[in-house]
Amino acid sequence: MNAIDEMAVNTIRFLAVDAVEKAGSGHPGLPMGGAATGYTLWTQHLKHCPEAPDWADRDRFVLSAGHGSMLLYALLHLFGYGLSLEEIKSFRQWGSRTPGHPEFGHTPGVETTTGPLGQGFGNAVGMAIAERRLAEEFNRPGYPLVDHHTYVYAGDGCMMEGISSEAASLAGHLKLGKLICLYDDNSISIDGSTDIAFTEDVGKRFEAYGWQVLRVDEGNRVEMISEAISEARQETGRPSLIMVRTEIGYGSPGKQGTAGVHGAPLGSEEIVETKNNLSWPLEPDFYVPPEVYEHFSGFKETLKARKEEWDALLSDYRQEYPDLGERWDSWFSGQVPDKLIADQRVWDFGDQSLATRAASGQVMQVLAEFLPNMIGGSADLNSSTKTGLKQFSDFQAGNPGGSNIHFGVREHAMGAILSGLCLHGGLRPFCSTFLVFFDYMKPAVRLAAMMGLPVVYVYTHDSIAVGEDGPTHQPVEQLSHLRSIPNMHVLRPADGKETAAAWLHALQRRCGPTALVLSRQKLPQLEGSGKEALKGGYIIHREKDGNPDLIIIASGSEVDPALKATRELEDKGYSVRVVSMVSRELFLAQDEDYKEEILPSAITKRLIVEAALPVGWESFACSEGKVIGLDDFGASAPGPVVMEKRGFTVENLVRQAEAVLA
Ligand SMILES: Cc1ncc(C[n+]2csc(CCOP(=O)(O)OP(=O)(O)O)c2C)c(N)n1
Repeated sequence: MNAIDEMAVNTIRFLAVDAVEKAGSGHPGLPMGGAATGYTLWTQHLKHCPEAPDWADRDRFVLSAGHGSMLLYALLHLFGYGLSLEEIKSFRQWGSRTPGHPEFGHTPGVETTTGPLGQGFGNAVGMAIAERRLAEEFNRPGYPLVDHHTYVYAGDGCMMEGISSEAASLAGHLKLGKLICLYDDNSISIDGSTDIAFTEDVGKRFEAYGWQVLRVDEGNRVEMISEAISEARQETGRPSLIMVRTEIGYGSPGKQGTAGVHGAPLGSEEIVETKNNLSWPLEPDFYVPPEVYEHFSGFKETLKARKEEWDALLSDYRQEYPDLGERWDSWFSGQVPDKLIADQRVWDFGDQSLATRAASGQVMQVLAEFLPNMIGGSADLNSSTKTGLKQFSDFQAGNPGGSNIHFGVREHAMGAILSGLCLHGGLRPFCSTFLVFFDYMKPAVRLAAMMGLPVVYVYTHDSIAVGEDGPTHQPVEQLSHLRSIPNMHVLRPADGKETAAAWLHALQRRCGPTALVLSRQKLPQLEGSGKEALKGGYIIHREKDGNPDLIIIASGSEVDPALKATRELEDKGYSVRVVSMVSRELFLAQDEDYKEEILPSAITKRLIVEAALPVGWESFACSEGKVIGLDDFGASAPGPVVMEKRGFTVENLVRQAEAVLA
C-alpha cells in the first residue's frame, strides 16, 4: 500500500475511533477492519458523484452491516458529500446527520436505512433487479443509460440472518451479474468468535446459490481488494461474493481481533496505544491530514466529469429517442395519470359477487396499462393473490424486460427486495402474500415505513373467513400489527369499488407504504360504495332522519353483514348509520369537520365490527359503544362456519346492536 493510501485508510479508522469515543457508544471495530475495503471500492471503482448524490446511473453502495456507519460517514465526509467534520463530531447526537445507523433521506449519499442485519443485503438485490429491468427498457446501442453496479457491504451477522440466504438464492437464480457483495469476513460478532454458532462454509453456500466467490486473504491490501473487485465486475453472468479476510478493530494492540472492539469505544488509553501503533498523531482528535483532503479532492473532477458525460448522453438520447426520453421522465416521476382515475374499467364490477383479491387482480390489469413501470409479484402465491399482470412477462435472467417477479417462498427477502426496487427509482413495486404471512416480512415492512417508501403490499386471505386451512392461516392479530407501524396506511376494502379506491390511494401515495388487505371469499358489490373510500371512512348507508340512534362502523367483509343487520334494525324502528372504515389512518387524517360529519361526537352509541383483534377501536367506540372482534385464534372449518361460530352473523350483529341501543 502506498503512503497516501495508508494515510487515507488510517484517517477513516481514526475518524471512527474518535467519533465513537466522543459519543460514548458505537461500533469502531468494523470501520477499523474494513477501512481498506471501503476506501478501495470508493476510490477505485465506485461510480458516484458527491455533487449529485441522486444521479440515476450512480453505482449503489449499501452498508448492510449498518452498525459500521462510521465507515460510510467517513467516506462521505472525505468525498465531500456535504457531511462536515462537525457532523462527524456529533455522531449519534440529537439533530446530527450522523445517526447511530445510516438513515435514508437523512444523510446525502446514504442509499437505504440499515441496522437490522441482512436487510441491506435484501435491498441490494432489489436495486440490482431494478438496474437490470431498467437497462433492458431504456438502453439502446451506443446509449448505456442504465449501467451501474450495486455493492453491498455485509458482515458475519448479515450472513447469519436467514434473509441473506433467501435474497442471495434469488439473486443467484436471476444471475444478477452487477451485484457485488463485499463480505467483511472477520469471524467476530458480539458474543465472541463466530465459532460458537457459525461454522458453515459461506463461500460454498454462495457457490451453491450460483454466485462467483472470490477471496482476499489480506483485508488491508488495497491492490488485492481492487483486483478482486475488478474480477467481480468482469463477471457479468452471476453475482459475486468477495470474502475479504479482515481483523475487527485493526490497529488496536489490546482489542484487535476481539469482540471487545465490536460495539464499544476503545477507551482513552487504548486509543493512545492504537494511534501510536499506527503512527498516528495523538492530537488533535478527528485529525484529517491536509494531504488526505487533497488526495480526495483529486477524485472530484473525474467523478464529476463522468456524471457530466452521462448528462450529455441522456441529452443526446432524448434527441434520438424522444419517445423513450418521455418514458424515462414518466417512469421516474411517480405521477398517476388523471386518465387512469377517470377510466370506468377501474370502477366497474357490475353486480357480481367477487372476492376483493379478485377485484384487485382485475383493477391491477388496468392500472398496469397506464403504469407500465409497475413491477412485482408474490411469494409463490400468484394464483391466490391474483397479482400476476397479464400484459407483462416474467422477469427472469433470460428475460430482464419482464415485470412479473417470482420471489419464491421468500417473504422476508421479498419485503427487503421491494424496498430496494423502490429505493433505486424508476419503478413502482408491489408484492403479495397471505395476510397471515405478513409476519414473515415485518422487519422489511417496518423499514419501508421508516424510509417513507411508496411500495404496495397486497395481503389477501384476510380473516378467519379463510376457513378450512385453519388457525395457522387465519390472520387475527396481523391487522393491528400492520396498523401499529407508524407511517403505514392499511386499507381493508369491502367490495370492488373500494378495492379500486384502495389501489388508487396506494399509487398516489408517495411518502410511505400501503397495505391492501383483501378477502379470499366472495363479497357482494355494495350499494353506495365508491370513490368516497379515498377518504378512509365514509357513510355507506345514511340513516333516514339525519339523526341516527346508532352508528355501525365496519371494515372489509364485515360491511355487508353490517348493512343487512341495519335493514333489520330499521324494520324494528331504529335509525342506523353505517360507516365503511376502509382505513383508520386515512380517515383520521381528514379534517375535523369531515370526521365530525361522518362520526358526530354526539352519537355515542356505536357498534364496531371487524373480524380481527379489536385493538385501536376504543376511541371510535366512544363511551357507550361495543367492538365485535376476535380475541383468540380461529379454527379449521369452512369459512362461513368459522365466521358464524365467532359471532359474525347478521343475527348476532342485530342482537349486539340492540344491546348497545338499550
Ligand atoms: C437483526 C439484528 N439482530 C441483531 C442485531 C444486533 N447486532 C448488531 S451487530 C451484531 C453482530 C454482527 O456481527 P458482524 O456482522 O460480524 O459485525 P462485526 O462484529 O464484524 O462488526 C449484532 C448481533 C442487529 N443489529 N440486527
